[in-house]
Amino acid sequence: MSETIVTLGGIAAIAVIAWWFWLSKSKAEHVNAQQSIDIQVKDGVYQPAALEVPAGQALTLRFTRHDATPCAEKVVFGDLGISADLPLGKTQSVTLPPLNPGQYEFTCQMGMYRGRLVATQA
Ligand SMILES: [Cu+2]
Repeated sequence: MSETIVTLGGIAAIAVIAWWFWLSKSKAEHVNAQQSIDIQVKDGVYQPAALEVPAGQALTLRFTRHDATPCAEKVVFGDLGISADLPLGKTQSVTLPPLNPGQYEFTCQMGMYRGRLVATQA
């Protein structure tokens, strides 16, 4: 009995991971940033998940969390040492300092939600 549960759990985990990779690729969009960008936190992905932003300019990201799972409750910019709590159903602004050109990942604390900022010199 317990073996069955473990096996089913394993299959479920694989299904979730496969689904997440598929979904995160299909929904990735490049957005040319203004000063403030809205990001939806929903169904295991940030939307949009790939942002092109100008380097050297402070930037505000406005996260709106629709996902009630604890997985989504924090957003972490590991490269920048910035994190923020995302209250459910509310919009939380995260202000980033001017960035050097390069790539910056942002994730939930478990790395399931994944997004990427690409800062380019204007
Ligand atoms: Cu997570």
